[in-house]
Amino acid sequence: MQIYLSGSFVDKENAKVSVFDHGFLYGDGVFEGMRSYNGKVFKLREHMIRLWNSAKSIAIEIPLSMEEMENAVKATLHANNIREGYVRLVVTRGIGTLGLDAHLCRNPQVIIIADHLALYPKEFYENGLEIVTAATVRTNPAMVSPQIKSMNYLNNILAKIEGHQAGVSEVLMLNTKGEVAECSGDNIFIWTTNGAKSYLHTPPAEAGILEGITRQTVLDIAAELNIPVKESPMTRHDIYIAEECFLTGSAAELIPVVKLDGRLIGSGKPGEVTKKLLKRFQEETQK
Ligand code: PXG
Repeated sequence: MQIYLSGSFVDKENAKVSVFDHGFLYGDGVFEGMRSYNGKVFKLREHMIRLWNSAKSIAIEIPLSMEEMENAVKATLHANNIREGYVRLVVTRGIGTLGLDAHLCRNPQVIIIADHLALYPKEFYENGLEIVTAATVRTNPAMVSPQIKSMNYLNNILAKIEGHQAGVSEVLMLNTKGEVAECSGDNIFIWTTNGAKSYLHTPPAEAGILEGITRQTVLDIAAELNIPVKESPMTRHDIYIAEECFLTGSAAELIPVVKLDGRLIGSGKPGEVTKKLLKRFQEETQK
């Protein structure tokens, strides 16, 4: 396996960073996770824009142009002969001293790993996932914005550990107001009926979420299919009484959820709207 490490390709065994890199010492850096279908990275430009926004927010200047970075991503896939896979791109603050001084780190490091993807088992897509609510609250945007895809994922990891202990593979996270935010590594949608109206519902950016690129793709598909959408605060109650629920993420794509906190959602089987959106999403990735 060939890893892109700040301008050159090195073998996996030699792909190492310094213990003085602030990415390692402090989780000081940003990343992206994206997928390649048929040798083409899905929504590459959107991932680059989010990476640049994350870096800007934490005052890291990425040492490449966006075009150069896109070419480096493509070259990494090519060097590893991967057409269907996953790309993990990391930009760290770079080597510094012991101490928080970011300005002493002069050279941000760029790391690109292309690999095959370990998916959720097929049965989860067919039968749907069970999730539980984590006690770990999603980071308040007044502290660090969840819109920054930073190397500091402890908040999400702690929630995911709770899920593992409860025997489920994903967990729901609430914000400090007690509203639904997102899952540890996926955004959440429901399909619900209120009176005579049925619509897709997902928490808004203001709920304190990572604005997923898959989430945006689903919103675009819904608009195109004339499926009504509400982006507004959501509670767990809304999910308990929904007809359908699914999660979105670059790795998971669209995955149905059939149980939350022991309550069956809808019929307890992946729903028709979820299936329709998944089918359309898959077409989109094959373009
Ligand atoms: N929320 C969080 C907190 C995430 O980390 C998403 C939502 C979905 O965003 P996208 O843009 O993928 O639709 C994410 C995605 C990894 C990895 O280890 C990263 C994520 C998901 C799965 C794996 O590279 N982040």
